[in-house]
Amino acid sequence: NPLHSINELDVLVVGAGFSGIYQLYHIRKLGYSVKIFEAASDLGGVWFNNNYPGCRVDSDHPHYQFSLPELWGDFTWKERYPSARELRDYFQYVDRKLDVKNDVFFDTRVVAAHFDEAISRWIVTTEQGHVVRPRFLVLCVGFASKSYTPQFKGLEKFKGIWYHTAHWPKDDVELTNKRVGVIGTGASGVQVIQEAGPIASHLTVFQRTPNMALPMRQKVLESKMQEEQRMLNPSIFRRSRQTGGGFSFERYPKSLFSATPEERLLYWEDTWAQGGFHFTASNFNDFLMDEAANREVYSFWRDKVRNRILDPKLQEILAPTVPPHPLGAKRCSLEQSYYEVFNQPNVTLIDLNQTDISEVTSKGVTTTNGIEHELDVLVLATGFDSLTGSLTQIDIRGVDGISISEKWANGVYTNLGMTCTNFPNMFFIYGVQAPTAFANGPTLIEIQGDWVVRCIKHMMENDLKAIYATPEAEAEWRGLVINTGYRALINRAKSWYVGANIPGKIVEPLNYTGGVNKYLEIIEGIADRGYEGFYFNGCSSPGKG
Ligand code: NA7
Repeated sequence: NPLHSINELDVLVVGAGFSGIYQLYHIRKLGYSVKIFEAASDLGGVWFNNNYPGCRVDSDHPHYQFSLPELWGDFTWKERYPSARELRDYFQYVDRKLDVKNDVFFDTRVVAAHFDEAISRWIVTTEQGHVVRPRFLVLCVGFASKSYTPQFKGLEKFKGIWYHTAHWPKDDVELTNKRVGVIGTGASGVQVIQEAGPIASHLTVFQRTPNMALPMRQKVLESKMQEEQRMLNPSIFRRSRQTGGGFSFERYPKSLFSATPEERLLYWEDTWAQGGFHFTASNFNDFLMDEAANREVYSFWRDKVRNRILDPKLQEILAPTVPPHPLGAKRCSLEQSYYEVFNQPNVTLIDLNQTDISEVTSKGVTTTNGIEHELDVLVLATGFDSLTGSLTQIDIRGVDGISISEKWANGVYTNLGMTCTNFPNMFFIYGVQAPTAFANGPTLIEIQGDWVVRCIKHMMENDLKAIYATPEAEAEWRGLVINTGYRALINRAKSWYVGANIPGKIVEPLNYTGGVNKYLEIIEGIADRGYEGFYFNGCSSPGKG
């Protein structure tokens, strides 16, 4: 019985995406027993689950991969911004190289984890009936694993096909020559719209807030180019840990108004031409702090985008004269042909600020102006209960029996965005109160992953049974997350960055915004000083492991 042998694991990892595989690799290397429980039926995390048309990553190759030496030498990427399909191939390659799957239980969804203080172990149960008792629980469940479907009146009456983007079926849904409706213009919506526009008989887009999308500048990667690129990988990986965004490029080291208008324009044209997040991540260092500076950046963006849209009415809906929020306060998507799609005669854009959705009918979607938009397929690109939902959807209970969702009922408290007071020996990666929303995923995942592995090793080697975050350290970290003004303008939009996309969710900063580099410096310093802000069981003084 394979389960019997894992009953007393050292480490249980939940989730087999980038974070989970990184943990498995390192914990296994240290010689401790470790398994992964994964709810899906294969590796990849979000890249396995998100299967909607056009799904691809917004971080460019070579940033978006493991930096592990075994893994970047001979994988040939096809595109500068790989598709979800290509990322799924990459995870199969990772498995061939590292033999991951042998340590993963697939189709195994963790529903509860309760800490038993008497034995300093987690009692973890799954929907499939497993019960295991690991010493350490590492939650690698990502920040977008709980989808959000608004309660549209009448949705159950719709006779066509409807899916939330995160639940798109693996055998796909035909959009060619279909009347397609898309609600939502976030990262997922933009990608579906680009894909559906050219093939649908009619596409109706329901937009509440315009996406300030940036040109992706997708490229097919030739293999010769990649040979040269590979030589640079080690320095790119190293550099990515030294920047605010976890990429190898950094903010322009100047405030916007200290540059002349000519200098600004030249610089923006350059980063615009480079494509992707170069425009935002390399922008003037105060553009997310100073409203007037942000407005200048917005004007540049607006004029560029308006040039691509033929109808002045559509220009105003997609790239309004006055921005609905500061640029970057909601996540800018990357696009390839998004704005041109709206020039097509088969595409209708509905501005929900002028006429809202009143209900879904058997035939389609009705808006408050009385028009029924008939549809064969309705796509809900309406996002996620991001950052906290991935954890609060599991019944996780610490030493006092209080669940994580009860603990966070009046605001999120964590220490370092990886641990929680009263939840000893539990770590989470790429989640709330870390630089998650503003970081290139793999960079942050490896930085946090290294910290967790180091902590587990320290405890195993020193025979320390449990690590507890102090309430004082937790309160201090929350204060830092809430008060860091590095990107103050992000609090000015109703986005998932602050929990404002979910009705009833507390609105507060949910990310550490001081930058990936600063975050790394803080967490490493804490480990170097003997885990300041934590105490280990059997030791009375905090931070003396
Ligand atoms: P997002 O970015 O949260 O986008 C959700 C979209 O759905 C957004 O445009 C919302 O408009 C819209 N929305 C949500 N509820 C409604 C209702 N009730 N009516 C109309 N429109 C609605 O989710 P994504 O899946 O695109 O991306 C999530 C992240 O995952 C992404 O940033 C990447 O980092 C990966 P709103 O803006 O709230 O007005």
